[in-house]
Amino acid sequence: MSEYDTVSADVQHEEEIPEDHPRYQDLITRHRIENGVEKGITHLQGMHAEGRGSAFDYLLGEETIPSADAAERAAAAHLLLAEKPVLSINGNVAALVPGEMVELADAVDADLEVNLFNRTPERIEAIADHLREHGAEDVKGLTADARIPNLDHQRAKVDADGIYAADVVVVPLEDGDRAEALQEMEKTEIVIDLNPLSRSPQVAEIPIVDNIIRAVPNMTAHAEELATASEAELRTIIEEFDREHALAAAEERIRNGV
Ligand code: PTJ
Repeated sequence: MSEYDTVSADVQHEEEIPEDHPRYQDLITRHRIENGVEKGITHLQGMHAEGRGSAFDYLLGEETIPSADAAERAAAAHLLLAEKPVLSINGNVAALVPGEMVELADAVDADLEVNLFNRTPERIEAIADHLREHGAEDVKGLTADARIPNLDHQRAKVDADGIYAADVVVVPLEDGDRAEALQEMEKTEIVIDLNPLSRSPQVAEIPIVDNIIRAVPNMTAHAEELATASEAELRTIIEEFDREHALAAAEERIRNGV
């Protein structure tokens, strides 16, 4: 029996998971999603989403590949240049990286907005509370006084002074038609999704094929480093980013390990 067999399947606190466990990051991720479901933050479907993401991450090598790092830097540049950037939060994002999303929002002066596929008042409130517990001062998405055109499900409900008015939107962990509808509204979309073939990264100006657990702190680090960069420097970073290459490089890594 290896020492790792002693990690209980029913971990109560993530500190119980040894950092040198070969599947450490995956175990932490699973634990946070389970906790999210128990707290009424994450929908049960979020577990399926997590399982899919985990399989892609395994094939990616559970690391930020160079093209994803370039995407995270370009995303930071976009967010710093934006007039009104908004970070969209669903039940998986809230469970996995609540504090990290608050830090990114602070670094680029963005709003946080809860936007759910399985929208209920209870989940919206629970997620907003959870974000506040992690330092968020203002959480949008509760008013939902505007609609994304050409979208006939709950994700269409947005705040008029939030996602509806945003010029740059970060859209993590959703494969769906909202990404396409936001494109039609001519917003710049930054998508975080471990599946490069998913519709959202396929339509995004900046597709980030990386685990959100690594992607968000890295975006914040880039934003902090670029905080004093000139507008011209930020625009150069964006222009030099090649979205087709980023998608192809991620697919190549997943399919062939290259
Ligand atoms: O909280 P709600 O009600 O808004 O529902 C959220 C879920 C996630 C259930 C809903 O958006 C959904 O069903 O999403 P999908 O269609 O399963 O898409 C989720 C995408 O995120 C998939 O392409 C996964 O590969 C990817 N993904 C899952 N976990 C991660 C991830 N990408 C990056 N980091 C992860 N940790």
